[in-house]
Amino acid sequence: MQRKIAGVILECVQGNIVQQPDMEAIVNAANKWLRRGGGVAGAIHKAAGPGLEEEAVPRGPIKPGEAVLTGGHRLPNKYVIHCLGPVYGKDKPEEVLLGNCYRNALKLAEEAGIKSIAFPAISTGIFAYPKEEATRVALQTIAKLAPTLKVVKHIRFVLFSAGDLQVYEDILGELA
Ligand code: AR6
Repeated sequence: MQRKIAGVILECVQGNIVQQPDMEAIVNAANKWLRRGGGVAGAIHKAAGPGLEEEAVPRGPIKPGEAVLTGGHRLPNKYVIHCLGPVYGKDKPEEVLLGNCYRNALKLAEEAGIKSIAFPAISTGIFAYPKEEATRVALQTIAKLAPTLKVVKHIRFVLFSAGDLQVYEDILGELA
């Protein structure tokens, strides 16, 4: 499913974040040390090779809501933007910190001249953010920013399961 908001394509697909070769940047749901980890981070570091950790770790630790840009190493993408999402129930206020991940990732993308970027559902795995709430924060934050974007023209949300894709499609359809 796709929607265009203020000239920016917002797209939701089911898939794997490391298999988005047409995107200039992919976003990592990172840990604060920017180390390999599990989930999205494990998949990205595995596909990118050890050079990603070598580049990223000296840039950490980062705080919830912050983002760091590195190269893509062996990934088909030129860049990886590492975001630390909030741990639900611990890092508060969760919706502000999660919104900051999307805001800061897009800020870095704009500064680096990145036209296309793929996001996973940050914080909704190991960090236990309820899926529907996290989806509203992600989509509302991005829809609000869309009119301000000068470089980024294609934003893709890559959801691991059919159920997660359905949540994104429902909420994307509701956006004013
Ligand atoms: N592609 C797309 N989505 C995925 C993939 C994938 N390859 N793998 C998992 N997901 P998580 P978090 C979904 O746990 O909650 C790591 O260990 C998954 O189903 O990766 O921000 C880090 O090192 C879920 O919906 O990220 C941190 O310590 C979503 O992506 C911690 O986990 C995010 O799941 C970060 O936790």
